[in-house]
Amino acid sequence: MTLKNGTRRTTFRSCNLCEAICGLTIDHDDTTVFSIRGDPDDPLSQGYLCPKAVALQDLYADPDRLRTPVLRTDSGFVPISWDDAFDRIERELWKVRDTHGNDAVAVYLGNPTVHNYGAMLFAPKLIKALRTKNRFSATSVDQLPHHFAAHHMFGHGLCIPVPDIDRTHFMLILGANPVVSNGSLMTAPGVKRRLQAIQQRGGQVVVVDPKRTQTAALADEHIAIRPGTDALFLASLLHVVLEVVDLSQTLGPLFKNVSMLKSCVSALTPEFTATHTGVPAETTRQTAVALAEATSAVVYGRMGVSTQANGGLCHWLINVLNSVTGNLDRPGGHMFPAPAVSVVSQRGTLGKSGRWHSAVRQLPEFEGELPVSALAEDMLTTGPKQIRAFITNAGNPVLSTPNGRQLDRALEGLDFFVAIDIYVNETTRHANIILPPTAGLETDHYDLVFNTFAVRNVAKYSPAALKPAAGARHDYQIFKELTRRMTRRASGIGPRLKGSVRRAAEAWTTPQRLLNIGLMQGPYGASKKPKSGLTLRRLKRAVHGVDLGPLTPRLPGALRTRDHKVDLAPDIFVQHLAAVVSALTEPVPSDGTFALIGRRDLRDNNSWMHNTTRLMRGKTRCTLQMNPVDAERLALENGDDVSVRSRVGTIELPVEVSDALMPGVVSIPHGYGHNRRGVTLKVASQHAGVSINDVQDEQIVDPLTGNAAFSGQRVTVSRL
Ligand SMILES: Nc1nc2c(c(=O)[nH]1)N[C@H]1C(S)=C(S)[C@@H](COP(=O)(O)OP(=O)(O)OC[C@H]3O[C@@H](n4cnc5c(=O)[nH]c(N)nc54)[C@H](O)[C@@H]3O)O[C@H]1N2
Ligand SMILES: Nc1nc2c(c(=O)[nH]1)N[C@H]1C(S)=C(S)[C@@H](COP(=O)(O)OP(=O)(O)OC[C@H]3O[C@@H](n4cnc5c(=O)[nH]c(N)nc54)[C@H](O)[C@@H]3O)O[C@H]1N2
Ligand code: SF4
Ligand SMILES: [Mo]
Repeated sequence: MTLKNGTRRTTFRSCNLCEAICGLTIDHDDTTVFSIRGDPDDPLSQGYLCPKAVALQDLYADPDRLRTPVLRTDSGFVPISWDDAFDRIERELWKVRDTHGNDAVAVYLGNPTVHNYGAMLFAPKLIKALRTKNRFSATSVDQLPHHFAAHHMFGHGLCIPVPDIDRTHFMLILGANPVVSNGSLMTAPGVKRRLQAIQQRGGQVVVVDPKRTQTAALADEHIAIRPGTDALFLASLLHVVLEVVDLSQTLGPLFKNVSMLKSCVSALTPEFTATHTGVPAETTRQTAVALAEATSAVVYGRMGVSTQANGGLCHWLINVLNSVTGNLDRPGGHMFPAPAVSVVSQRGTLGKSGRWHSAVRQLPEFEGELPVSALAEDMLTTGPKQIRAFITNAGNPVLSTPNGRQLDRALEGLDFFVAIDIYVNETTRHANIILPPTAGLETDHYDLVFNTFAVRNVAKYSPAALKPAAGARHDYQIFKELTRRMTRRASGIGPRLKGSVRRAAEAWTTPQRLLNIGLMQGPYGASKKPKSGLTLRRLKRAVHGVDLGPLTPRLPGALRTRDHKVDLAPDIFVQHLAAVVSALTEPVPSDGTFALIGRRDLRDNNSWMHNTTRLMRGKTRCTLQMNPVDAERLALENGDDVSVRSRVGTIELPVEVSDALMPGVVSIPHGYGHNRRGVTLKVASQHAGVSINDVQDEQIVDPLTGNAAFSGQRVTVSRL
């Protein structure tokens, strides 16, 4: 609800830029924001916010933002009407479908899709209407291994336990830098304070990362690890943990295949894996014992362990470690949130994988999606399965997926491409038509996704604050119209009647109505408690959001496996671990190449928000960070330009010498590389940067899940 104060008023809402969903207090009128501050009364963020939230207002006035649909012509993009845009899209997409079949149209959903409830609720309807198997998203350059492990162990890709960070006594963090990223698959605004609180209550934080990050710097211990070797380290932790814990005490009848675990990791002693991981055996042993003995403990892994060649194994082993130490589903451990609106269907998803494959590389589908690393080759390779048309929503895969230059070329050859986005970015510049939705503070919101991963159960409705331009459309309205036009028109009286009922139902469904149903039917909903349970109206009245309490044990209820048990050793992981171990050879290549890793900056948000000067002050962030020992070997000094080369390409950027990096490892942030023809963003020139994904190899994926394996790819660095 908006508290009226003349035209100037205060709106309380959640920031939807990242997973932390911080509560904001916004002082504004219809078209101007006067201030954005953290909301101290938000039950989850309690006043925390980061600099990006303040920049939300810049989206509104940004002259570079698209405000009407545009059509690409020989002389650049020209504005067209919504009706004209939809008519052309309908004609062109049907032409492709009728000539080449439904699969000739591919779809890619980018990251902000999940931060927008209208898109979350209505994009699936369009995809269904398109009947294409070529569905892609940012999931497969991100958290796919989490879903994969959850699917095989807990029966549903979204049954993902999160760290009970506010009560734990020991937190082992691998491949995540939540002090900067504000947490991922762990919605925990103000992570820094929460980590410090662990230490204040006598607990410990240990960070495993090739870089001494801002998170590692505040931890009790930083363990440097060679990129891409975490599965071995985790297997050795398990090896030691199984020696010291009494499984009859930690595991109940809910867990199956317990006996398999010991044999899986019996050969993987800390001494054996140390040669590969670079982690001294003694460190691994001590960490395992601390994990097993802590009052409560949780192992948490994110990007760095998801986007590597053994991402799937890593997340399986993390779930196993949390289980065998007795920490799954226990306060202070790894817990399943109970959000007010459940997005996990009652039926599990087991078996919903590998039902079809990508055309060229034959990578398997997972829960309805193909790995995006296969997208460009399936556009470029001629044949009956070639992708010829493309729809993107809120994405920039040219900058965000491996071998972006190849995708750049592939997009040029498409028959038709429609993008739903507010900018002409490195990807959408290839679109025939761009449809710009309302964005940021102009839309209302309820976080369907990130409450599912929140470290406390809360619910909050965010009303729109600013007035959209006349004629502007929300994402969901765009999806609805596209869905209508992509649904095969029925003929004959019967279907036509049914069609009119369907159309009436479609007109009735809006995000708010669907949200109200979700809230009412959820665990705190009015369906169960008519007098006090949640409805959208009641939620709107609680302007700061409602606190539904700390996480509570939810097993076996949260499971979606058919036997209602947790499978600790699904065959697929056991066999893959054995294959990985038997393929282990020379641990570190001694050819002078480097292992490449990525990083994030507090003032960045993947590839966008780069044309708000508020966030882009200061010197270039797109640098190659390198250890002083390596810099000396290559006679490099701070600021020297280098070229970075891999199988797929070469980029040039300045060096930043930093002893935070372990020797042999270099780091580049993603989301840069804005100096491309046709991109209209006015990114300050020192921030145009280059794209790490122009050297990331799309052929290197986690063989288990198909997720991009960014971490640890080998690159050659030379002085320019
Ligand atoms: N400021 C800011 N915040 C963001 C974003 C942003 O762009 N900017 N993006 C948001 C999104 S979409 C996401 S998914 C989250 C991601 O949030 P995080 O998962 O915290 O991601 P990163 O900050 O990239 O941290 C990954 C860490 O893994 C380390 N690493 C790399 N390779 C390896 C390896 O092989 N092993 C180990 N153990 N570590 C490794 C890196 O050094 C880095 O410190 O952040 C979100 N928040
Ligand atoms: N090498 C490497 N590559 C990476 C990563 C990495 O760590 N290393 N991180 C990966 C991760 S975790 C992610 S999530 C991806 C992100 O990659 P993508 O999801 O492909 O792209 P984004 O950079 O998030 O771009 C989002 C686009 O959405 C638009 N947008 C913003 N809000 C809205 C809206 O409300 N509606 C619509 N329709 N559009 C909107 C923006 O203008 C922008 O163009 O990148 C991945 N790529
Ligand atoms: S951490 Fe920053 S960007 Fe993320 S939700 Fe909070 S204020 Fe927004
Ligand atoms: Mo992400």
